[in-house]
Amino acid sequence: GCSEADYVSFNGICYKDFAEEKTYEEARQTCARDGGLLAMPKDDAINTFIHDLSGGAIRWIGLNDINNEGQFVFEDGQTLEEASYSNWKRGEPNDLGRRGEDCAQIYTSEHAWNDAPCDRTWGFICQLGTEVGRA
Ligand code: 2F8
Ligand code: CA
Repeated sequence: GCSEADYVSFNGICYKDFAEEKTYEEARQTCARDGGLLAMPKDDAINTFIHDLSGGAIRWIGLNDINNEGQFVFEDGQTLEEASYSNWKRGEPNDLGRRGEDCAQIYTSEHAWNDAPCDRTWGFICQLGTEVGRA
């Protein structure tokens, strides 16, 4: 089982849905307090699991291009190329608006991802542990 309360296991990693709305950084800190990271969907099975866990609501995931515009990296430092997986919604990421959009969220439709402003608040998903060979 999972070491922290309310986390549920999927393929050896524990995930928890947080409906409480926070900025990306606040969400990241909440996951860190549990000893984890914002969830990193690196294949379709995990992506679908996370989507279902939130009941299909928008949630921050552990993926951003804060450090290098256009180069999205997971919270464990792995790039999308290294993970050999991405699931952007059509037309995303678009870095929309004056302030741009550097933080990724899983969207309601198609389980697909959108980049959004990091200082906007949404729910989020944390994970404890990383998959062997995928960290
Ligand atoms: O049309 C896609 C576009 O929709 C919104 O902007 C109007 C999203 N913004 C927020 O969620 C804040 C964009 O990220 C998204 O690309
Ligand atoms: Ca966007």
